Amino acid sequence: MVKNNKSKKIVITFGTFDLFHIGHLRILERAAALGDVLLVGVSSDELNFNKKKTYPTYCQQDRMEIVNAIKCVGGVFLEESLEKKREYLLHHKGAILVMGDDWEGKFDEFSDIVEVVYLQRTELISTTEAKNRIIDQAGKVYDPVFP
Ligand code: C2G
Repeated sequence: MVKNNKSKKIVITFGTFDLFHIGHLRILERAAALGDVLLVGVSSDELNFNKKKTYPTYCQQDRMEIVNAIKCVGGVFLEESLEKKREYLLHHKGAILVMGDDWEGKFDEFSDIVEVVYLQRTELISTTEAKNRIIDQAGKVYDPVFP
């Protein structure tokens, strides 16, 4: 799914991107603006299960398809292990690694091969928050005037 990127400045970022929301869109757009092509490593279902003991709501194929359809995204690949970041960065010839600032400092070890940039997260939104809101709203009649 990764397109031809010869002699382009490649930006790489990683994430689960489950229940795709505005925070995801904003970080992808800001990451893309740092280079010519943005490649996204979408974390696998198994990686998520090993980390959180639960699977994402949407499966990896669907999450990859959604992220790949975003206008600023040049291509996606599957992130199968958190330990393989160096391998992915080298394989895809990344020049910049972008992560949200919830990962601040965690990927500085790769600054020998890429520029490491942490971007501020969008406040007040997360997949967990969205899930909780859905649970909270379940069964309630939506009234836009008196929410
Ligand atoms: N993000 C953001 N603002 C939010 C929520 C998320 O900027 N309100 C960013 C995160 O900082 C991350 C990206 O969106 O850079 C994807 O977020 P998640 O899907 O939560 O990804 P995560 O599970 O943190 O990634 O190697 C990392 C792994 O793939 C896990």
